This record gives sequence, C-alpha cells and structure tokens, in this order.
Amino acid sequence: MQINAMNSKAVPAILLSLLLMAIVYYYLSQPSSVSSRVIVSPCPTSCPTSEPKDRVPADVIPTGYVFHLETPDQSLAVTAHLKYSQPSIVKGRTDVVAVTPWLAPIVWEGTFNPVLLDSIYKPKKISIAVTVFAVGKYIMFLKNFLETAEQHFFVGFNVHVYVFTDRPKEVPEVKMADGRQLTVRLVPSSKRWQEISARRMELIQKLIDEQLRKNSDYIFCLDVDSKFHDRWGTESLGGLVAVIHPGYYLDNRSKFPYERRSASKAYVADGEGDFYYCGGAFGGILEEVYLLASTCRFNFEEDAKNGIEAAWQEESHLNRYMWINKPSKVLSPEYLWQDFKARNPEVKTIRFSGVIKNYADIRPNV
Ligand code: 5GW
Ligand code: MN
Repeated sequence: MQINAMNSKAVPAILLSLLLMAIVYYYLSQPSSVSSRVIVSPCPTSCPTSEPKDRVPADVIPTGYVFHLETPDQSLAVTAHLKYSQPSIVKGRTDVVAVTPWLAPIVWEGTFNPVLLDSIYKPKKISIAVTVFAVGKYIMFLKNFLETAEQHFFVGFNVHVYVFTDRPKEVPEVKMADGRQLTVRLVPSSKRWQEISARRMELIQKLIDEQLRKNSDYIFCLDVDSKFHDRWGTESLGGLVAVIHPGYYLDNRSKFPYERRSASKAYVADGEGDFYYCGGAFGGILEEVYLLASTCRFNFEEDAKNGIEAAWQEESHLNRYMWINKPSKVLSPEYLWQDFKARNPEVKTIRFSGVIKNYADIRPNV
C-alpha cells in the first residue's frame, strides 16, 4: 500500500524531471542564437586554422569567444597594410552627439571610416537581407528603390532583397550585381492600410523563421516609398538598429507623437522615451529583429482586441519597443530624411529619403 502510494506520486515526478532534462539538453545542444556567424566566433574554429600562414600565431591566443573586430590584411602587413588616418579622441565632429546615454553609437557622416569598416567586414562574408513591402499602388516606388539600392546599399556585399507584393507581375526587372538577388513573396491585397501594417511584422517574423536563419546575418526592413542617394553600408550594422526620425530630433520629447493613451500597448508616458524613431527603417541581427517583430505584432494584436489602434500604428509600437529595449546602434536622420524637408546644417549627407507622394493617388481608401 505504502509503496504503491509513493509510486503513484513518484512516477509523474520522475517523468517531469526527465522532460525538463530533455528540454535543457535540447537548448544546450542548439547553436546559441547570439553565436551567429557574425557576432561571436569561437576561436578554435575561426582563428588558428583559417589564418593565413604567415600570420604570427601569437596574434590571437585561442582561449574562448571573440567579440572584437579584426584589423584587415594583417597577413600582408608589410606589403599591403590598409593605411587610414589616425583616430583621435579629442578631434571630431562637435556639432552633433555621436553616442547615446547608454553608449550606443549614433552614426553621422564623419564619425566612421567607410573603407576601414568595409575591409573589416569583407572577410566575414556577411549576408544582408532587406524586406520591402510594395502592396497595391506602392509598387510604383519599387523600381527607384531597387535601382538606387544597387548604387548605394551595401555595395560589394551579399544582399538579398525580399519584395512582399500582391502584384508580382509588376515587379520591375532591375539588373543586380553579383552576390545580390531578389525574391518576390506574395501577399494578399488589402484595402485597409491598417491590415497591411498589422501583417508586416508577422511577415517579417515568418520570413526569418522560414528563410533567413539559413542564409542571412543581418536584416533591414525599409519603406518602399524611398530612395538611396548616398552610401548606406557596414557602418549601420549592429545588434538592434533604429533610425532617428528627421521630423522631431530637435524637439522636446513632450512633442514626440508617441501613443499617449495608457490603454494601448504602445503607450509611452510623458517624460519618458529617448528619441522618436522611424517606422520606415529598422534592422539588426536576425534574432533581435525577430524579437522586435514578434513583440510589436503581439502588442498590435492585443490593442486590436481592445479596439485600440495606436497613433502611428506599428511606428508607435516600434517606439515603445525601442524605449524599453535600447538599440545598440542608432542611425542619424541621414538614414531616412524626407524629400520635402530642407536639409539642416548638421546633416552633411542624405543617404536615404522618403519621396514626396500624392496620397490621393497611391493609397487605397482608408
Ligand atoms: C499606407 C498608408 C495608407 C494606405 C496604404 C499604405 C500602404 C503602405 C500601401 O498601400 N502599400 C504598401 O506597400 N505600404 C507599405 O508600407 C510601403 O512599403 C510603405 O512604404 C510602407 C509605409 O507606408 P507609408 O510609406 O505610406 O507611410 P509613411 O509614414 O512613410 O508615409
Ligand atoms: Mn514611407
């Protein structure tokens, strides 16, 4: 009796512990999401064996994980070492702030060396995925977007553009350089922008799950009604990357158009929030963008259940997300200007900008 009674309790407990052990084992045996091909490379595989022969072994003593960037062309030190101007910690741009209070870089022209950065990232053979939605009449913006991306967006790197559209036949033929490609993903047409918007995060999440983990290191999600005018490259790479909105960066945060109703999951209270970020461009490593997309989607759907639509839809959700989860790299408004806006003096170059559009022409009835 006694023994039987004990067994009837012990058996489920043992089964439960076995299940827990199996789960723990499964997670430990998975490659860590952070130790992706880019960010962390375990030394035993990447350092000693793959180094050029004439590299001094003591350049790296393999003891564990490596987070640092490596100076390019080390092996050719005598003949072709990359020469670049000496960095300074006292001279540089003084008209802008190039670091957030949580010590993330804010990328402005003149704060980075593009040649140095490209030669650091080149040997890593990174792949950058881009998502762009061209639903309904917005397909008209795609040609310019794609053509200018060829000229300015990660030139010389592997880039895979994923176009989400309901008009696959109208996707323009744009000649792409080696290592660059385009894939069309079909989405249902929708009359309501709110529906397209709501589904954007879901489709980004699905794309990462179904495709990108196999072939990409970074992802950028960009608005189609925009064009590149100047370099957007390796300086923009980071864990979680946000772009500062060109319309509000000189304003007091009380003027930011955050969602102000506390009933919304996008709520940002008075006196809170860092910057006002663009919904039209964000990115980072896959797992960070995956977290962002799934969180924003969840919050968006929770709001919908409660009959709430945030002031600026997913841009509002993105802003709440970025306040709580600080971006590890912030791109200045050079990275998403607006064509109707005059350039401010601190903006030395415009790299990407939203084109002027005739709303009545392109938007479905909302
Ligand atoms: C947007 C607003 C109202 C109704 C429809 C749309 C819409 C957006 C659309 O019909 N089709 C579409 O593909 N979009 C995608 O969402 C585009 O990639 C677009 O760049 C992005 C964000 O919408 P925008 O650019 O109109 O928003 P703003 O804030 O940049 O003007
Ligand atoms: Mn836009």
